Formats: sequence, C-alpha cells, structure tokens
Amino acid sequence: MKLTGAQALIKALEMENVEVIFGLPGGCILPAYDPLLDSSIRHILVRHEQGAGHMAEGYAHVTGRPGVAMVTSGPAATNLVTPLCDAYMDSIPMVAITGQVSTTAIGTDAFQECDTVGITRSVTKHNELVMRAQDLPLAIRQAFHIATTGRPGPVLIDVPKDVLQLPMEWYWPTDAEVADSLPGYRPTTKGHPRMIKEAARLILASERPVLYVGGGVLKARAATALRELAELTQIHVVTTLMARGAFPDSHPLCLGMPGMHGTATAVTALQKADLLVALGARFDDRVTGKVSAFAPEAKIIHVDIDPAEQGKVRRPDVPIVGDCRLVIEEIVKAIKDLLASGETQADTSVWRSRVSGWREQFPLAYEPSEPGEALKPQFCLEKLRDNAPQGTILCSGVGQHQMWSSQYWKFEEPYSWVNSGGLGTMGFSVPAAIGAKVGRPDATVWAVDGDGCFQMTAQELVTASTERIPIKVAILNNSYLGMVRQWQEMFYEERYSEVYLSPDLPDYVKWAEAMGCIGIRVESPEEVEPAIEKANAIDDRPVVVEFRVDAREKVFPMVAAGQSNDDILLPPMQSARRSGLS
Ligand SMILES: Cc1ncc(C[n+]2csc(CCOP(=O)(O)OP(=O)(O)O)c2C)c(N)n1
Repeated sequence: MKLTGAQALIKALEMENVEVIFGLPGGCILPAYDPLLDSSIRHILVRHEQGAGHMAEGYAHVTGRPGVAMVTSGPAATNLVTPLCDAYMDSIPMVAITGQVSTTAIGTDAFQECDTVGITRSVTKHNELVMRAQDLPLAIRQAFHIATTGRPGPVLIDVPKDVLQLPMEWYWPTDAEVADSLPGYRPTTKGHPRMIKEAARLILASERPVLYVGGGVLKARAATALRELAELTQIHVVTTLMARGAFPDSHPLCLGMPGMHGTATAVTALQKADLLVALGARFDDRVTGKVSAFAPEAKIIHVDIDPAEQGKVRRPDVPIVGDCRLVIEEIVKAIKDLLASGETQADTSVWRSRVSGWREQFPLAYEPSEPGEALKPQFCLEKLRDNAPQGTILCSGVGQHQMWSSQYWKFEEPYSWVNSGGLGTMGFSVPAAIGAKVGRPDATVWAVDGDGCFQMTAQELVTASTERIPIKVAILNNSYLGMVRQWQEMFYEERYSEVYLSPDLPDYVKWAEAMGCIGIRVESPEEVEPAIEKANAIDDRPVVVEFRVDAREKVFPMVAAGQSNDDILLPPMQSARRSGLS
C-alpha cells in the first residue's frame, strides 16, 4: 500500500494505540495535520507548545502510557525543550514529533530551521531526524519502544516537510524487527539472583531498616509488590516527592516524604538507619542534603533499572540493576525462603518505638490563623484534601504550594500525584492537569498552583475550555514568588529582591472568566469550604479558585540547601524539643 510519509506517520501513531495528540500546527508539520483529519486520534490544540509537552507528561503520569506532542519546526520545537527536559528528569514516557525544514533546505538557515536534534539531544532519551519516508514506521516503533521500556523517558522524532510529502510503501515492523534494529538497547529487567539473595539477608539482619522509595516504583507499577515487602518485613517506608502515592499515606508503616521539606520523621529515619533499601530512587540532592553526611551508618541496597544510577551519588553495598517490580517480587521470595529455612529477622522493636516517638512529637504543623488574619495556605490544602472526591488526582506547580501539597495531601493510590520534581518547572501544573484529565476523564483533577506559576502557562485554560476539559485550579495567591521569598527571608537577611508580584494584578477571577472558566475568589476561612464544594460540583467547564493566602507563611520542616539532614529546621513551635530527634 502506497502512502505519503504524513499518512504513514499518522497511521503509525494509530498502530501504537495513540488516542490523543497535544499539538499546534505550522509550516513544516502541515502535511501531517491533513491525514490527522481522517484519523481516529483526538487532537488537542494548545495555545503554546510548552503546554503540549506538559499535557503529554500529565497524560503519561496518570495513565502510564506515553504522551504524544506534535509541533512544527524552529520556535515550536524550541518551545518543547522545557517539557522534554522535565520529562527526561522525571523519567516520563513521551513521544514528540517535530516538523523540520525540507531535506534540501537543512543547513541553509531556512525559515524556521533549527537543529532540533542537536538542541534536544541532552534532554531526550533518544532522538532522530528521519530523512526517508520509508523509515517512518520503524522510527515511530522505535520511539515508543524506547520511551516506554527500561527507564522511561522522552523520545523526539524530527521529520522534514518533504519526507512527510514523499511516497512510501507501508509496512509495520514486528517486535523482533524493532529489537533487532536496536542492538545496543537491551535494558536489564531481571535482578542478579546472587544480589537478590544478598539483599534479602541484609534486610533480615538489619535492626534499623528503611525502604527509601522513589518514582521508579511507580514507573515499574510496583506498588503492590512494595506493599508486600513492607508488610512482610514490617519496615517503614518513605516516599519521595516523585513517589507520593506509591505507598498509602494512611498505612501505619508510612513515614511520608523525606528531603528538604520532608517530615521530620522521614528525614531522621533515613539519617539514623542502618540499612536503606533504595527502590527506584536516585539519591537526589533534595533528599540527601549534604551527601557526605547522609545516612552515615546505613548500608545501601540500590535497586534501579538504570545502571548509570548505581554509585552515581552513593556507593551501594548491594547494587541491583533491574525492573523494580520484578526485583521486589524476587526479594520477597528470597526473604520468604530464608525465613522458611529457619533464618530469623533481627529485632527491630527498639527502632520502631524510636520512629513512633518522632512521629508523635514532630507531626507536620503550622500556626492556624487568628480571626481576621490572612488565610493559611496549609489550611486551604487540608480543606481541599478533606473535600476531594474519591480518586482525585492532584497536580502542582513548583514552589511553596508544591511542598505544602505533597505534605498535606493524603496520597492513598498510585498515579494520583502529578508534579515536576527533577526540573522544578514553574507553569507545569495547569497543562499537566489538562493532560491528566484527558487521560483520566473519570477522575476529578485539581491543579494547585502558585500565583507566579499560574501566570506562566494559564493560557492553556483556553484550551481546557474550548476542548471541554473540566479541570479545577486552586491558586494559592500569596502575591509573591513565595519559595524565593522564603529563601531571601531566611538566608538573605530579609532583603527581598524581585519577588513581589501583586495581590490584585492580574485579577484572577476576571482572567478565569475571560478564558471561559468559572472564577471564584476566597479571602476568609469561612469561604474556603463552600468554594471548594462549588468547584467540585462543576463538571462542564474548568474552575479557578483563587485563595488569597498569607504571604509570610514558610514551608517547614526545611533542610537548608547543602546542609546535613541532621540540621533540619523544624516549625517554630517544635524547635524547642529538637533534642527529641535522636
Ligand atoms: C521556570 C522557572 N523559573 C524560575 C524558577 C525558580 N523558582 C522556584 S519556586 C519559584 C517561586 C514560585 O512562585 P509561585 O508560583 O507564586 O509559588 P509559591 O512559591 O509562592 O507557592 C521560583 C521563581 C523555577 N522553578 N522555574
């Protein structure tokens, strides 16, 4: 069957079961937009290509399927760089299709030409400029294979305009042909049996073990296996910012989030442990603090599908390269075998009572507002959480509101938390929430955003309105770039430099309405719950609720950048008893 390159591209996406593309057309990608009209694929026309990328990410976060973005060449491709980098840092499966100038014009500084493959090389797992229409089906098959296997990540396929226009003979490569075409790409999924046995022995011998769970557990769909391991061994679990939801917050073994703004218990448990079982976690600096002072007495079992993570930051005692789910299942089996053969688990009761003591003494805490005082952002989040319909998905931007969201929400299910962890991309929340809602139309999707973040990508609410994607946005408007303000207050002697935005400009309610949304403003505690209830009841259009919150509020606990986790700063009302953290 003869097709044009463009027809082959769209057919290949259909064959990959793509149900939606987030994109925006232009000159070089134009040929691909024509067969799209006749295809089964839904296209969501974004207002900025960055939005398309984050939507694809949000979609991938909640479905586990790769998100697809399609844009034209030059400035459209460069507008995709931030989401590509974001997806790369957070290991999100994504396939980006970019138009390119015709093969004959490449290298001539043609209109809207840029070296997309060169520019995106360091922010993609793989990228390719396809120079022949005949190669398109294989390139697309490879792209989806690479994006979704091993450590997931973004793949970009750059297609010149004439390649889209030229004829080709349709074919669809088999799995074997795809594998053969990538001889250097064979991710290891099964852990080494000797290492697995060694890990099981270490786990049983440890008196102060902690399961340090990262986003890889979610990528590997390993939440059930993780729970079995935790319950079998009664080992506490910390879930990093990328792993929130991988283990239920309500579970008695869950200690919450570790790291710079983690709970005092999670941070201290990692510090004092004699064994860390790192599962799909990468010893990020926001978790370790000062690396040389991190968990000084702990042996490390490190399970990760990416061999490059082994020893990158901290040398493991037991490195295991493999798929988290398969490896955890094997470790559980090995532990059961050891127990059946008469081995016993070390006594962890002293450790468990220490951990319980920290939990009791150092819960998350903030000073509630007095009558007439400004609203507390944490209070708004607690009310959002308590009124959230079952199965709500929470997305967030980057800053204080992100940390409060992660702290105060109760994540009970995997894939219910969407945020930008590694890159920390302001503006992520609204488009990611749109992508999440497209992927999970059955779920309520709330985007929590800062006023600074919101102003970066709010235009995508026009997309949400026109495409009838009824997300809900909660802006925690503290009229500052709050997280930067917090650092200036704490580490730059309150010398505030270029962090003040404005409480009134823009008028968020009018802006929301202008974009086809319902806009609601909340200024006092009594208004919080009715506004949330109203927003939850609206399902035919997006809603924006602006909460005017106290600008002076800071995120605690906090480990200052580069400091040891031992020097965690507690909320003011707890700092007098910090000696209890021993
Ligand atoms: C694109 C981008 N630019 C700058 C930063 C640095 N930065 C991190 S948090 C933050 C402030 C965010 O302000 P806002 O959205 O109002 O959230 P808040 O911290 O007040 O909750 C800034 C500027 C960033 N993370 N991303």
